[in-house]
Amino acid sequence: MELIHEHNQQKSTRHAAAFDYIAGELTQRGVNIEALIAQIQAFQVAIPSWALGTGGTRFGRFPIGGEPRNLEEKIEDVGLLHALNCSSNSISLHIPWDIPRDPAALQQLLAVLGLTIDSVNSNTFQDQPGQALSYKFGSLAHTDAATRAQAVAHNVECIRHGVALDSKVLTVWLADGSNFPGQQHFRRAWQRTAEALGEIYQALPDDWSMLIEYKPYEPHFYSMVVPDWGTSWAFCQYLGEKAQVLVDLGHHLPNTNIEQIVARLMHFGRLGGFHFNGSMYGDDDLTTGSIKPYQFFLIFNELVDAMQDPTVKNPPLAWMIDASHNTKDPLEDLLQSVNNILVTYTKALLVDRAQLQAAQESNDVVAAEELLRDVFALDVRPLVAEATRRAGGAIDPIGVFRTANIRQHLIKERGQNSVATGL
Ligand code: PSV
Ligand code: MN
Repeated sequence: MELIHEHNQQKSTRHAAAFDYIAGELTQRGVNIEALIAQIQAFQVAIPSWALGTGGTRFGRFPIGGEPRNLEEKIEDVGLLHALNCSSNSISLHIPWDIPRDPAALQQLLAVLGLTIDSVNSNTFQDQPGQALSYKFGSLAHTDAATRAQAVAHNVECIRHGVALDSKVLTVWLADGSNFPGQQHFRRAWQRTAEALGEIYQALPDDWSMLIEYKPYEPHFYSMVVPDWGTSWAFCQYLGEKAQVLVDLGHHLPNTNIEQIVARLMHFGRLGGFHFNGSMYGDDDLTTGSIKPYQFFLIFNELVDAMQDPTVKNPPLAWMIDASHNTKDPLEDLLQSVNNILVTYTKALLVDRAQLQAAQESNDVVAAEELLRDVFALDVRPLVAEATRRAGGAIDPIGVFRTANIRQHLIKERGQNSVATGL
């Protein structure tokens, strides 16, 4: 805390000038700066427990040391991020990577750090030690009823862990699919999955939601049982109101119009969650906003448009980063991602909805596009920094992380060879 304060003092003159400039510009356009800052401060993004260590590829993994060795240390890392940016106040758990052994003690730790548990995520994409049956040929879609039952029981166990920690969301991402034509009967695979999801749904408490995440390929390359939002949606329709679609930015084929997908889903009240990341080719899990910032803005523009429209009956979204860090320090990368998310969210908030609608209704293509381009070009970083500063965080979170040598401290405490669970 002291460090953040000192750091902010050092940055204060330059920051104040940058903030005054953009605040002045926007005030002239009629923007209420105080209300905007409050909206930025209210936006919180969950951090996945599996993104706190270095990720890897099948070609190798290059740990950087000081990685969290257990769930408590993962929670501490998220606490650290939240202290710096005041915008990541929850952690998502992947079971069985993060089985909460002592929920009461974890609750205490979470409370001290100002955190909560976001979603619990089941894992039927890897075989787990001690379990009888293999998921090599699928889990909820498996041809074998006993394997499906094992996968259902695992999901129910995830709910049980989540209840103990006050989570309200179960996220189901299935690796089920096939690699070769003829391997899987598509309709039967859908039906088996629907029925298995139905059993999990029965175990869902009333105030919970089940998010169904889609992905077009990987680990299977011929077909996935849940490849797209239409299939996720069909499962949700089959299950009921508590089931919603989860959109992961990286789970689309190149050039997919993701902004239109989120608009559609929100129009029908079926978008329940969102995984942030960045990608060039597929599920690259890169830093959010690092590759296609304009598309990211267009997606946020649709999300905000629907969130601000009182006629849209969509539940509040579960926002989470879902990234992997093969080259960067995971904590620095997460700070960059959260910052990119806040900056882009802020821009989406600044879109003049009435003017955009007028341009759209009169088919003034250029005016509509220019309106978006103009907002996208604004440098709103000082607004985000000011929102964070006023909330008690750092004007430059990565700057503090570096000057305080946080990674070196973590290495000293946890060792050079500590490796966190995750992909
Ligand atoms: C799958 O690629 C995914 O996006 C799902 O959200 C998983 O739960 C997560 O990655 C972690 O592997
Ligand atoms: Mn995901």
